[in-house]
Amino acid sequence: MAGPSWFERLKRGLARSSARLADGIQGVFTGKRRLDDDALEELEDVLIAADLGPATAAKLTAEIAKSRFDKEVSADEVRRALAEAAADILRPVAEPLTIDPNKKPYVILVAGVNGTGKTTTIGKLAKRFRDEGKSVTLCAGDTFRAAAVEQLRIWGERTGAPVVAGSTGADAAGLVFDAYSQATENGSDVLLIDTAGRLQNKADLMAELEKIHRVLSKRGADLPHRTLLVLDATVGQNALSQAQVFRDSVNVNGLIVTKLDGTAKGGVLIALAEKFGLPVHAIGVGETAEDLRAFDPDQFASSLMGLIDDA
Ligand SMILES: Nc1nc2c(ncn2[C@@H]2O[C@H](COP(=O)(O)OP(=O)(O)O)[C@@H](O)[C@H]2O)c(=O)[nH]1
Ligand SMILES: [Mg+2]
Repeated sequence: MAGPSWFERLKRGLARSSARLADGIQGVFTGKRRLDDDALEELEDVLIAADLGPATAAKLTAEIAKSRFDKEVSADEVRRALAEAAADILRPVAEPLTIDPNKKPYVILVAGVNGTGKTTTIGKLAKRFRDEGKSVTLCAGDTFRAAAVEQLRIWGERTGAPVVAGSTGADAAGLVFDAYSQATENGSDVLLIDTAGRLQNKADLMAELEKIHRVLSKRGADLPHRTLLVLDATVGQNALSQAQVFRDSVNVNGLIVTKLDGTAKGGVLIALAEKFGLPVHAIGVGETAEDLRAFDPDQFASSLMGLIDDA
């Protein structure tokens, strides 16, 4: 395939995050330095500044200290050790999004606050499933904004996936009901459901999502098969509270983290993994269909720590 490799794109995407970390670590360990309490404290501050959060920063520094306390270390060695410790946290949550062919249509509900990348992610997923030869139906469950429906229609045309949409302001749960019926009738392998995400009115949004859940669960006890929460990495630590709110209201069982290309806050993914342990199915490092990829914990950790050799 032409163009840079995926690992190259990932590294480029994470450049702002890794620059912050690498520069910070370089600043703490210029030349060689003894890994004493002061050095560990400074390292912890660098990790917190890179959005790993206090708990994860403490855990990672403790891990580094285990075998190296009071020893002379270099910035490079610390980065490598951190990448390894971060990958240990990330590995258990890295889980590809697989479609159970015995469940047809396989229903994926996509939730998240406004602007996190839900509609774009649905488009990217539709492309992926279509490339795999699966048939896909899209449901424009964000009935609040006409532009959102139009945006989904464009992805539908691009990927050859029918889009079930209603009029602006239509009842989202009713629309989802219709979409499920249509996807069943047309024999779709996958039904992807977009939803509205209004940060300002959490109670309303959650009530609507819960209603969608209820409507679906009446059609089958295991519906929806997946409830994915889309989180925007550029909000940093705020992603943790979003995950908390959504997990408490609807049964979120997977995460997709977007916009890792436009931020120095990519470290938040490690904090999310550590705090919630929810599967991370994919990450977004750009706006095109190719920019959504399965989450590879080792590549991510190496890229984040600015390690240049291919992992
Ligand atoms: N740079 C970048 N932009 C993204 C990514 N994912 C989505 N976007 C952009 O973020 C904006 C909001 O996305 P949208 O899908 O409309 O968000 P929604 O409100 O959650 O549906 C759009 O301009 C997208 O192109 C990503 O991974 N990287
Ligand atoms: Mg949208």
